[in-house]
Amino acid sequence: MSLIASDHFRIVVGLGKSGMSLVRFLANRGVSFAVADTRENPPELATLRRDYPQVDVRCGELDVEFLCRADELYVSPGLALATPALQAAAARGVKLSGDIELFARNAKAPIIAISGSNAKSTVTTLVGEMAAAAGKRVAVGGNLGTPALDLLSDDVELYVMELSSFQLETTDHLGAEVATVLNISEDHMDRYSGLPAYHLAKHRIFRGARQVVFNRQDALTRPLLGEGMPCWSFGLGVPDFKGFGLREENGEKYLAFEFQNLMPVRELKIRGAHNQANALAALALGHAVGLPFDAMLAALRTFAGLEHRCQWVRDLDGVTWYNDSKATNVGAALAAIEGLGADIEGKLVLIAGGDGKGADFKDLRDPVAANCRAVVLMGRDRELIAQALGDAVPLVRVSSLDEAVQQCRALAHPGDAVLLSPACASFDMFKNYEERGQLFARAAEDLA
Ligand code: UMA
Ligand code: ADP
Repeated sequence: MSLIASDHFRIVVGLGKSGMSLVRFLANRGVSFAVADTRENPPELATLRRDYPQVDVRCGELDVEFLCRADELYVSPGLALATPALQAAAARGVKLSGDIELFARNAKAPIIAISGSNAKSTVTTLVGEMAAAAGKRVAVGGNLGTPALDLLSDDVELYVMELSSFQLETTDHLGAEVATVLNISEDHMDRYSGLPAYHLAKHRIFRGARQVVFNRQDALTRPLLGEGMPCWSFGLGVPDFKGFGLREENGEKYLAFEFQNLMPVRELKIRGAHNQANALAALALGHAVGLPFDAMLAALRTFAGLEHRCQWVRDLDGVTWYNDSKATNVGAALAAIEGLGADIEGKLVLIAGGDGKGADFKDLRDPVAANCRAVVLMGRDRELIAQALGDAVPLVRVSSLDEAVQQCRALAHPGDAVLLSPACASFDMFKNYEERGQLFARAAEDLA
């Protein structure tokens, strides 16, 4: 039985991946609905017309009168709830909801819910691999790629969900078995009035959670808890009760839980302090749902990381090239600059810039000064980054990624690393961060 009233009328707002998953979900359950999208030609329009020709679909500017025919709007994450037409409908009593709320109401297996400014995809994938290694029938998705509603199945024993702040804004009650916000730093400041509003959206993940995991090194990840709520933590320090952390013994550094050493850090395939934190977070989440340590550690020994996250591209004349195109905000770029900077003999030649989403780049200045030989700047907001960096290191402005790669070749010395870690979204110059990463890797591979 689907927990959705079938005598009401809904409108799916947005016809991308989430919108299309909502269409399939509602159509399969016989619910009446229509579709609207602000774009003239949304990505899934052809699929909708082919598979559901009877569905009323309105493209272009949102029509408030049309929206007000619905009892409930399922709003796609890419569309801000502050959009005037949505607010006008809400003011007239129409409920604003989203795909994750529907997913939560219909999921019959426990949910591991993962949010944070950075590391969501890495930790979500890792927990999924840990659960699979433990023999669980696990479904992994959400913001990671496969829309939540497409994962719903009676066969699933465990859901591992990456959730963005946009998805959480339309989720009233998630009811996760365990929920976490991995870290919080500025992102999407073009959608939020400031860090407090973004923090508030992220913390909706804890609504109805039965257990929580927080980051001991980031106070903003701690939820306000009811007494007796089971609460696990992770962090790079020595762990305490219910804590995951690092412990050094006889010159060997271990991933540890409370007083127990679990595995030497050197056995991890993923590199850098930020990835040790990610491994500890994944262990904490898996432990909370009862995954055995031997299966989780086996997954940690084989997980080589995701594409476009500090991914090795090539070595050329003593210089190593890394693709960290997924660093679409300042916090992510900082983790890569400090993590890789500490690992290499020489210095970093950094490529940064793109669509800054309203971010403040000043936190880049000191880590760049400490770790970089030069910074190559491109994209729409390159002058904002240049202003924030001041005279910390030499700056080179370019107008294409190919030119950036050529400049890096000339600037890097043997022992250095070239790092694409833009601290910005890619949409001003590329289709997405994947395309940016692929073009970078190709240009680097083409260097003679
Ligand atoms: N859009 C319009 N008009 C509309 C609806 C959307 O212009 O009426 C635009 C949005 O502004 C956005 C684009 O269309 O630029 C896509 O938005 P969408 O809501 O249709 O996106 P989906 O295709 O449904 O994909 C979404 C997530 N995208 C966003 O939140 C922007 C995907 O995360 C997610 O994988 C997918 O649902 C399945 O759950 C991507 C993402 O970029 C990876 N997420 C952001 C991030 O990680 O920083 C939050
Ligand atoms: P998300 O899904 O939250 O964007 P990803 O796992 O895709 O997270 O990683 C995105 C970026 O964040 C990568 O560029 C990576 O270098 C950086 N990153 C990875 N782990 C951490 C961490 N623990 N803290 C801060 N940044 C991180």
